[in-house]
Amino acid sequence: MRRSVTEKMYHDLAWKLTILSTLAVALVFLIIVLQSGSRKEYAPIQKKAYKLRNYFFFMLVVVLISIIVTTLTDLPFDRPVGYTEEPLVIEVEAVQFGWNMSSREVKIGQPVEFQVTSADVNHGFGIYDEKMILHAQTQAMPEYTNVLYHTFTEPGTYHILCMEYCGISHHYMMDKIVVVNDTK
Ligand SMILES: [Cu+2]
Repeated sequence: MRRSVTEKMYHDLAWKLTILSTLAVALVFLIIVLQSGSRKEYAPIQKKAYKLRNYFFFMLVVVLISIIVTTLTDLPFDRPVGYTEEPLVIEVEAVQFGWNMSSREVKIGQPVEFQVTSADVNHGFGIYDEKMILHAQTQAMPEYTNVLYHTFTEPGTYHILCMEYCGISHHYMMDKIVVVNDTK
């Protein structure tokens, strides 16, 4: 629940930002259209624009370098931030057309490390809740293991679906994970 509320918040924010930026672009076009009738000296405008451009470029460099420096210090990612607890390892092997999984039951709040691979072709490992909202996914590739970290915050039966067309019975590649309340 908490997760989907946060997701909805980001979704709404992205939607509002898109509308605002579209309006901003439209406004710039409108201003240009309205001013296009009047004639002005070219050189002073050019000088002003070049100055502005230098300023923006400098700001961009400063912002990008600070982002790169602050985010690079977290690399290489071992486990997600806040994953202090030893995760429960679930081995997942995709095979035409089904899933081999070392466990199908998880407790709420238990950090899980899915080690996902494939016995034949490329598949997609997708975890959906009962409303078919996607919670986590990674690719299942032959001769390679992708690690997917996920912590379930809501109880229920989660669906495992193949997310990559892998052959004639791709749509039969379904499995389940049950998330239970920790009764301890
Ligand atoms: Cu498939």
